[in-house]
Amino acid sequence: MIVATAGHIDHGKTLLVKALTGFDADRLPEEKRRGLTIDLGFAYRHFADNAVLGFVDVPGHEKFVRNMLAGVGGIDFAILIVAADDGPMPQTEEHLAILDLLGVSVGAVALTKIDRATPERALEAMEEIELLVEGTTLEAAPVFPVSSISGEGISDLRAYLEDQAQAIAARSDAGNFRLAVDRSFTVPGAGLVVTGTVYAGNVSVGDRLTLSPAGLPVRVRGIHAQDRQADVGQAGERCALNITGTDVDKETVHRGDWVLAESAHVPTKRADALIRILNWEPRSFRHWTPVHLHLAAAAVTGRVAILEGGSIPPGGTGLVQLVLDEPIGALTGDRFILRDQSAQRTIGGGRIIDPFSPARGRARPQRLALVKAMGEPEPSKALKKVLSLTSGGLDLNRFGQSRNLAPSEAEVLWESVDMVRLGGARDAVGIERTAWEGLRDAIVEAVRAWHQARPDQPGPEEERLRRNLPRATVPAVFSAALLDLLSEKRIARDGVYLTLPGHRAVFSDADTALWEKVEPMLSEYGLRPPRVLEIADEVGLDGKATERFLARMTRAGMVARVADNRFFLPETLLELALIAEEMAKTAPDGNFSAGAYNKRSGLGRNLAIQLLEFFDKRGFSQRTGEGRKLVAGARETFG
Ligand SMILES: Nc1nc2c(ncn2[C@@H]2O[C@H](COP(=O)(O)OP(=O)(O)OP(=O)(O)O)[C@@H](O)[C@H]2O)c(=O)[nH]1
Ligand SMILES: [Mg+2]
Repeated sequence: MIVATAGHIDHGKTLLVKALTGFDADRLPEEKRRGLTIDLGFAYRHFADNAVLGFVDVPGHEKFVRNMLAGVGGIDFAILIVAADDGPMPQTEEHLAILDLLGVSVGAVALTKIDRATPERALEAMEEIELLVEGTTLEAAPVFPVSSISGEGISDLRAYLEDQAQAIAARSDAGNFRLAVDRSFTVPGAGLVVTGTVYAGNVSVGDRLTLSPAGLPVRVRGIHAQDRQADVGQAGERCALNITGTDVDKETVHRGDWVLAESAHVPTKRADALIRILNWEPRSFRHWTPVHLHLAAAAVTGRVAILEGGSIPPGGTGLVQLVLDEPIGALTGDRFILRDQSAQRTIGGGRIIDPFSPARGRARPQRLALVKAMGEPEPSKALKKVLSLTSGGLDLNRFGQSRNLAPSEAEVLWESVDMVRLGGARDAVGIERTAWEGLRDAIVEAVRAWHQARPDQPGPEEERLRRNLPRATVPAVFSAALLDLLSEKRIARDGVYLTLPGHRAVFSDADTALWEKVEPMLSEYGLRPPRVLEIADEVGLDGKATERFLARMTRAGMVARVADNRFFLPETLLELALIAEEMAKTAPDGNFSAGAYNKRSGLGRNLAIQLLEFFDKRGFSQRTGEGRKLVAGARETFG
């Protein structure tokens, strides 16, 4: 269990930790000299049955709230410390508000310095504390009157902490490993060491991890968990990791970084969140307010975009998008604190909903509905809601990643809902079963509508069809639906076109008549078809009208446009492709030049080059240093 202190300056936090553990958490010379805590201090208390309490001692000075914030993320238990003579003071209130916003719901109040207060004064202070904690997560926390000087009450508090360490079952080590770095230093002989609170998962010696947000790979050479050498460290422990990595040293690792499993490395500068504004704020929290954001041990500046209603009143909550100046590692469910632009006042705080927030359309109604669905804390409920809003398919990897699910945990979650899963491990997509059926029907319907609107054409190409669907559909989902429909013969393929089975393009009488004249002409010319103007002359139309006609025939798949002024019959293309195939067979390394192809085909230099470029576009050939080689079969491409 990790215990953090909280409370006003000089109220006896550090001395209480010393009374409880025997260790002075003030380690900096300046702290010793001034008798005040500046940065986080750490101490441990080992019990007989291997239980360990890890203490994070925080500074009370209002100037060092930033350091305090780096220490209270990810803790299990808080001791709110109030001096009996003073009673609650400004940072008592601020620290309490922070613990409340972070959702720290297990704790105790230590009424310190009772040796310095009359019984009446101590009672009064207790009453003031009771009022203060009312309505916060620490409302039910017991109060322990203590003196760290005389030792009065200390053993009671220590016994209570020990009980709590047993009662609060060891935190689950579900999820991928995440450690929030609060210190880094080098140890002679060992090298770089980072310390911090483990938020999720576990770590073993030898593990390969990522330093985030920098994205540098590191390897774990040694572990201290709760101040003892260990093979494994896990969520709910403070750990020191001895790490190595190219480009990773004391200068590259900072407080606020994460050392985590690669799959949890998703730095973001934009995240959706639900925030609460503190009651004591003098006015409503406005859109685009500049803030300091504190998440785990990290602190960054940024702005807050309000997604609904324009502002949030004191004591109110609202959905926002956090727009940060630097990337941080934030995942769904992570708690954070907001302080004002000059870092003097805590304004509020909240919980991350989506670390993959889009830059555009953040407040559009559909997006807002999605954010609300994702805001559901219970993963399976959230997944159901989100699926019902993404009928075009949901990126499952992102969903799992944003909630830090280990692969096996994700698998259990996917199984808990009625969805169809598509794609591979890297592009897994989920879609509600009813939406899947609906999508397949919509595809068939879209092809039918296409035929109706363009009876003279074969059908849409794949990408065209996808974009023509009534709802946005992820390509992977669309392809899977199409494959299904093709295998069920509800849809057929005609070259690159998709059609209803048995569909035939029908032309207008005029086009049919014209085609009867043009087709023989195209085939009579052999491998080198006539120019558009020559055809126009022959059929007695002007050039533009002839070109428009040939364009219609191109869409119908009757001809292919190889050059601006030349259209080829499919059988001519096949013949020309077979020539290329023949040449490639005998050429060294299969490479042949445009010049050689020109000679063999007799197309003429320009047309030969245009044709080869057309072959490239169709995926039949490819340019190489020496000329061209074939990448597909002639019959397979043009047959
Ligand atoms: N008489 C008496 N003095 C105490 C007690 N606890 C702390 N003090 C004294 O109060 C002063 C401040 O104690 P610290 O423990 O340093 O206070 P702190 O809350 O850690 O202060 P910051 O870290 O600066 O916020 C020291 O001089 C302590 O000796 C107590 O129970 N009784
Ligand atoms: Mg102190």
